[in-house]
Amino acid sequence: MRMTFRWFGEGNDTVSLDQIKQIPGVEGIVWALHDVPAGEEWPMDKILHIRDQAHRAGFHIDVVESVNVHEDIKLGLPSRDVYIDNYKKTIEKLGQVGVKVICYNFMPVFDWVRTDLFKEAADGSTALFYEKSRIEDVDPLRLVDKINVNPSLTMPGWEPERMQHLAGLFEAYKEVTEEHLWDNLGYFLKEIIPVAAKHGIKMAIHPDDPPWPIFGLPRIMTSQDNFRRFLKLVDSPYNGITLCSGSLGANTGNDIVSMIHEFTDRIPFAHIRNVRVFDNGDFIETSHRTEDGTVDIAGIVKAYYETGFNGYARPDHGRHIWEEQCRPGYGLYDRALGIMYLWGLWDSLKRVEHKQRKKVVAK
Ligand code: DNO
Repeated sequence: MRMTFRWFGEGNDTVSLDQIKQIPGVEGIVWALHDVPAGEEWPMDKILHIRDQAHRAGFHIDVVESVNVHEDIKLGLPSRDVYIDNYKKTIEKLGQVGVKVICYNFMPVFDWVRTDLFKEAADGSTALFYEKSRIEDVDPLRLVDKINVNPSLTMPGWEPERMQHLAGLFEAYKEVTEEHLWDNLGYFLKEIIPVAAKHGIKMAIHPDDPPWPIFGLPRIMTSQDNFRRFLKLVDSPYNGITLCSGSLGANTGNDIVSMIHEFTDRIPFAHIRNVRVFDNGDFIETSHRTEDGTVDIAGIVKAYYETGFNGYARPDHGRHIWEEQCRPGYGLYDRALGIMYLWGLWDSLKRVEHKQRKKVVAK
């Protein structure tokens, strides 16, 4: 397990590279050009700027999250070819600077969706919260105003350019079914995977968060069956998954341990976090600790250990604790605690294995 930490870039993150450096065992930052709109080719000078910053701080830049997919690609419009071309050029450039994994998603219109970014828990910490009934009743075109977004920070999934065109996008998606989305995803993959393979880059699709259709928009990266289907669309080691335990774990029917075992050689990137799912379908993000949520984090880490996982991992969203003012879900403290929990589990599994080996040798 190669530990990384998401960093949104200077001026766009409350956490500094120097702070990340002090978290044990973090070898790389997970980065992106958050100011480049989806569909545009990434400029090399900006890529090099981040690379140099990261290298100076002693981090690698092997993992990019995300190169966002333009809506015309998801919609399957004729204009998609231009955007796919730009996507390929971005892959090529990222290959030139040594990137190994590109995370992306294929969620129509919205990336991750929550109803409350700072829901207070009994201990005074706050966390991202999803209230199912509020989403079901809501007019998505009005939701944007309700969400407490700090306009000086670009939230992934809530980029200004995405929000400006909301009404038009909903209109465009009216006729798009899940099957259309599968076709459009297949078309995209057949175009980009050969380019990624040529540059030694593993593409890693992120599950839909939450893993069910919202606002009448289709969502397909939601379950083990669908990931199986996804991997067959292009059966290549360069067509992989960002296995996000928190996104998938919002549906308690998803068996993430089983997914790790089944898709083991197709998971270049793991997002590890916990959520607590309530009986009515609401969920809140919790600390990474297994007992604090409904996702079996200890079982998940064990599954990665047993399958010899040597891909990249990162702690995912954390709570906001110790009065930290930070991007929703992306503070320093709780994610650092999360890393230490993950290392604790990992190191004890290693210790047990060594002891068992010694016993076998002694016999
Ligand atoms: C949320 C993240 C997602 C993720 C994208 C990947 O915090 O996990 O925004 O980066 O869905 O494309």
